[in-house]
Amino acid sequence: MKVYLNGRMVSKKDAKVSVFDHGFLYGDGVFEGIRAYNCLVFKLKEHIDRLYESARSIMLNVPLTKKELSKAIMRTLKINKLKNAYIRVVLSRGEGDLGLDPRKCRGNETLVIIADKINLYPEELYKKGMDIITVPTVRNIPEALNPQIKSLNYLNNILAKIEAINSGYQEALMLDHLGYVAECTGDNIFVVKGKELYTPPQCMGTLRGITRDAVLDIAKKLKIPTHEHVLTRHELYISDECFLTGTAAEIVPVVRVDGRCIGEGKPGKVTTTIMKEFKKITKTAGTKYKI
Ligand code: PXG
Repeated sequence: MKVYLNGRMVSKKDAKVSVFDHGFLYGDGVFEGIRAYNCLVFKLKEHIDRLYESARSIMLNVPLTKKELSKAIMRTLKINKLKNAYIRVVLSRGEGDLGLDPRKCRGNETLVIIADKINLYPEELYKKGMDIITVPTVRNIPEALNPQIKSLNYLNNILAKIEAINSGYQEALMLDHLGYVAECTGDNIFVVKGKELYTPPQCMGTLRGITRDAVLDIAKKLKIPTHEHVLTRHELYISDECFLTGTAAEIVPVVRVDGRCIGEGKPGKVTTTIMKEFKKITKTAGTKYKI
């Protein structure tokens, strides 16, 4: 495997960064997770735009133009001969000293692109559906660290994941600081009620997921009414269907929330229709590359 590291393609064993890198010392940086299907990078522009927005928000310079970054991603995919891949773009403040002061890192940004294969969950789970649980850790409040920033500091989500795992669950439902449904640790959440689709608005402590937006587009195409609306746990419990969306996990049906059976306890009709359409779109739409 070859990894892109600051303009060079290096072998996995040589893909190393300094222990003085502020991404390592402080989680000072941003990232994106992107997928390629069948030599097509899905929503590449949207991911690059979001990386730039995350970087702008934390006043971090992206050392490449958007076009150059896009080329670097393609180069990483090609050199690794990957038709299908999960791509991780990581941009950190770079090497500084032991203090917080980001000025010490100026001009040292570290840019890494890793392309690899992933299958987050077993195939079985997509057929049976997932069982999730609300955890005590609430999502970061936007006034402190806005969830729109895909920062390298994922402790908030990791704590929630640990709590879910310790309770015997694979995924955690995170509420916002007001107690409304926010999202899961690396996925947005949707419910279906009376054949209409509901998802929390992006201002309520949720990341504006690119898969979330793709699902909203699919729903509109299929003439399924959509609502970006605050949701309580009660509304999840009484929903007909529920599912999660994210680049890594794609679309995962949820069949139990906090011990409550959702709908008939199996992936619902609307969910499976959207899953099928999503599969179709990822196979045919995207930025093409040759290996
Ligand atoms: N919410 C959060 C908090 C995320 O980190 C999503 C929603 C989904 O967004 P996209 O744009 O991917 O539809 C994410 C992004 C993993 C993993 O290994 C997942 C993400 C980030 C880092 C790791 O599952 N998902």
